[in-house]
Amino acid sequence: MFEKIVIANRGEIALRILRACRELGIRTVAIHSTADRDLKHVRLADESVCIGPAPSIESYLNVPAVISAAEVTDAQAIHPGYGFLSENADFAERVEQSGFTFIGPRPETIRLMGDKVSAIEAMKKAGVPCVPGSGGPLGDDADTNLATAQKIGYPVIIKAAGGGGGRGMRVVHSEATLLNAISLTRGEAGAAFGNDMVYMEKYLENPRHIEIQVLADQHGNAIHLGERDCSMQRRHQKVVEESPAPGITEEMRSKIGERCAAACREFGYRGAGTFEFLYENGEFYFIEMNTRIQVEHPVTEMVTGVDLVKEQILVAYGETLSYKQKDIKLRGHAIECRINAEDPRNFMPSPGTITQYHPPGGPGVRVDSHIYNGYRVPPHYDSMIGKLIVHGRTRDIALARMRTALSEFVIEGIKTNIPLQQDIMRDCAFMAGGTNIHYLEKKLGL
Ligand code: MV4
Repeated sequence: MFEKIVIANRGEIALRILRACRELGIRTVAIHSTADRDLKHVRLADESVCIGPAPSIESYLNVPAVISAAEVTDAQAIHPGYGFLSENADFAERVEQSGFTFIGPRPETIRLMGDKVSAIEAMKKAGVPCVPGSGGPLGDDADTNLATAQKIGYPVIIKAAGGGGGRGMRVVHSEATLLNAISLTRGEAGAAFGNDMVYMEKYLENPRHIEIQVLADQHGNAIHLGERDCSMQRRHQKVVEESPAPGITEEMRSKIGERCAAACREFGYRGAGTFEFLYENGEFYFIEMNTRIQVEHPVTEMVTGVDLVKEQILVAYGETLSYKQKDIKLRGHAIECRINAEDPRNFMPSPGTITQYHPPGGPGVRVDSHIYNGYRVPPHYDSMIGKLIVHGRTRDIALARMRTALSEFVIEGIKTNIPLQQDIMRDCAFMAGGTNIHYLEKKLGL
């Protein structure tokens, strides 16, 4: 096994990776910015290296600094976590060229999925159901584009090939505004991503966001670990995630899951990955693939019992997956509430010192967080300071556990979104299950 791994991230996920390394007997190197000297995982790591000043562009996104840290500590692999450099194909390539293992898919796979047009093309070939659309990039011919939209049927959505996660898209309701929308999206995409390629899809008006977790090794084995429903979101930031998704039957799950696992085998996927789908009227439509471990991975861990971060490390080393598809059984229900340092009314970030911290506990309660009494939440990074995950035999039991856990949770000195989460856990539509991606924004009056 690897002897030493660099954790190229911060916060709760850095701590999560450290814990996986500890269980595997792997020594850890924490790399951090000057603002992050007091992070919990920095104190727990075997070694730490300060790689730059607070702004992420000069530290966590600084490719030479991250690779140098692996060199000076004589580490063998780099775990990128989520965000930062985790889906940067050039970074993954430079890691491997420098003689280290990138804990994630091959750079070519990251590049294939990073371009949404090539990702959709690959998925269609592999038999993964996609949204009806242009089936490739849009050209500059007005009549062709009008005919494409006419064939798909309005409303349509124009998306940037280099976008994703809600960046670079525009909904078009009629042909009067189509051509203008294409050129606006193209212009923004060129400026934002250095790639002005755009494509068109049928716009689904009230879908849910359901994603499939996969794991693959370097020996041609790939499995799926069921789905997560991530529909409770605001401005493309997920707020609550759960597994399994309400209303999805075992037949639907294994049908779509097997398609995803087969696609992984077809393009030689390795590591953990997520297929993102829109789900409407009983049908799944692929939109994007994420080639990293995701924030919401714990709900899948709670219902499957699989340690996804450990599996990432094992398969990166070249081990065979620890599980076959028949070993994966979903048990009970898990819900995750993201805990953010923000004002629950206006969502403004609320950095500062935590003066009191009392996390909840009890059966089926998991807290993934790096915060502690006296910890200062820096203003430079994402406002997520932890995740509260509960598991129960049924969704109702999980919901009751989440309400209890939220009521026990004490975080003082900063504002948090715990009051919003308490409200959501008592919301009639959420309690019934299966709300769509627009529900929370409508509820909040946005
Ligand atoms: C869509 C869509 C409706 N129809 N594509 C937003 C993020 C990016 N991952 C894809 N997104 C969407 N693509 C079609 N054809 C609606 C969204 C969308 C969305 C998707 C998932 C989660 C939250 C969302 C919020 C607004 C819009």
